[in-house]
Amino acid sequence: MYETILAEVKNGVLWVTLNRPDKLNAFIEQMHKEVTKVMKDAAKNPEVRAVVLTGAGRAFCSGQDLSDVPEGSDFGDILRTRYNPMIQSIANLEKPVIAAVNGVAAGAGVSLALACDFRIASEKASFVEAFIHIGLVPDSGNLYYLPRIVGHAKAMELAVLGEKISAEEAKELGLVTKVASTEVFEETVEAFAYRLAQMPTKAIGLIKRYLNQSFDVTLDEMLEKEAYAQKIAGESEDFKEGVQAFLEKRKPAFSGK
Ligand code: LHQ
Repeated sequence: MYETILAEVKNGVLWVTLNRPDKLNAFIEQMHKEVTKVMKDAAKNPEVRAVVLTGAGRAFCSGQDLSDVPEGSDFGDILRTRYNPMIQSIANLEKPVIAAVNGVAAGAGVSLALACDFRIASEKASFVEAFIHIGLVPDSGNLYYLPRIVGHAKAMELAVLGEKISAEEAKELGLVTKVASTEVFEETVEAFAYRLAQMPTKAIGLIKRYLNQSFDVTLDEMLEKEAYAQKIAGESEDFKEGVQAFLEKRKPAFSGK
């Protein structure tokens, strides 16, 4: 069904693999369309309770395919029609999305990883804000997420100098949750994704929705949003199950409902 990605649901986890390994999984229009579609479909599919996004071959994603940019292209239009809807489809998906950064992430490949809720890196992974090396500015949400994750000063340094940083450096910066050796990378990602897929999915979705708004609202506004979110969470089956399990001194079996 897809040409540029692989998609498979297993044990509540949707695995999405960017699949243009010869180009280090660089973006072409079809790939933007397919990633956007798979995320929108995941939002509607109750079987999906967590998403993993990774790359085939030795790279995570090298950003825009530079051999597929017709001369005279309006980059603003390319961003508005291809990249931005893709980033929004991840941000608006009220389920946890994990970037399994298996190798290099460059340019909009970094942006894609930043838009995910968690990043797990292989020890072979690296991150490079490659935009500046071709005279461009970080895009696809990069200037939104990067300072929120690493702070303003570090974001400036990474974006302007464009130096490649290793998985370990990324971990020190708080850019990644975990670094795993190549031997255990896949199983580490799988265990993490499966753990998330067993959790109260609605509550995770609400946490994601309101954390995404957190830096743009006042305390009073957030107090109200929290009250609204808690009303919804408090009416979920998972809340009932959580309390019941607590009282019965057993592990809860959350359904995501
Ligand atoms: C590639 C690419 C690639 C094509 C590796 N394209 N072939 C938005 C709006 C509109 C337009 C512009 O862009 C944007 C957003 C952006 O993403 S701008 C930033 C675009 N990305 C880059 O500038 C990164 C370019 N790539 C690199 O800097 C390096 O390839 C990295 C650091 C990713 C990996 O380096 P190496 O591990 O040394 O691999 P390599 O450079 O040897 O690449 C392997 C092959 O992949 C090679 O092809 P070849 O036929 O020689 O084996 C590369 O040409 C190809 N490739 N990235 N983005």
